[in-house]
Amino acid sequence: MVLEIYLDPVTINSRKVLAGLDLVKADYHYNYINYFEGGQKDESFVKNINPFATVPAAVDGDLHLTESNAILQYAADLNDSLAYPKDLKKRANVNRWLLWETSSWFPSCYVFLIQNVVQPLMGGKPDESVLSGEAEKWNKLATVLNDELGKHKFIVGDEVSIADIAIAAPMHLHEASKLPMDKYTNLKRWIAEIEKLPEWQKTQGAVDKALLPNKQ
Ligand SMILES: N[C@@H](CCC(=O)N[C@@H](CS)C(=O)NCC(=O)O)C(=O)O
Repeated sequence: MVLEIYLDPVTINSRKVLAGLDLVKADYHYNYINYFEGGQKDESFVKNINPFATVPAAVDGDLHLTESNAILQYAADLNDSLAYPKDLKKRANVNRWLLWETSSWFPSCYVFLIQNVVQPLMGGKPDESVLSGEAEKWNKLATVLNDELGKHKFIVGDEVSIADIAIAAPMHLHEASKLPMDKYTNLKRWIAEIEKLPEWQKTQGAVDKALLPNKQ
């Protein structure tokens, strides 16, 4: 049975799933849910697919999955992918970066995305006090991430893993979001590597079109 996925690549967690599924070479059937038109709130989507009314979501027979990182873990195991290592210590390391991304990295990067991209798109202005309030926290997180990326090519070693895709996703519009990355040389080197991955590039067109129409 093929994995059914429901998402809009314009959202961070949807883009993560789309790129991650390709990385683990998953066979899936893509169901586009228009996030800006509120497709995730449609009665039939909420009733039959995801009662949380969010994207991304995945269905495999009687298994209904939400949480982008859980979808990636499941798809990686289903496809016996080395992007989710079997070695227990390596796997634990991937798991902790996935949890860190959801609990700390995503919320911090999201503040920059909302203020510097979404607000202007809606005709507003970034709130500088919100941005400067978040910057200290973001810098603390980025310092640890940058140090880790100084030890090897990718986050848990020299091979790309689903944790790399997860951590890159909240940074997907880092220029427009004005993430203060300048002094983090390892982080900049690494995000450039991720952006070269064909699985990542494949998702770029949809994102640009929806969020940065003037770039077209
Ligand atoms: N932690 C969840 C987050 C899912 C989530 O909140 N998705 C957002 C878009 S990124 C959503 O659909 N929000 C509902 C809405 O804005 O109506 C994941 O990683 O998948």
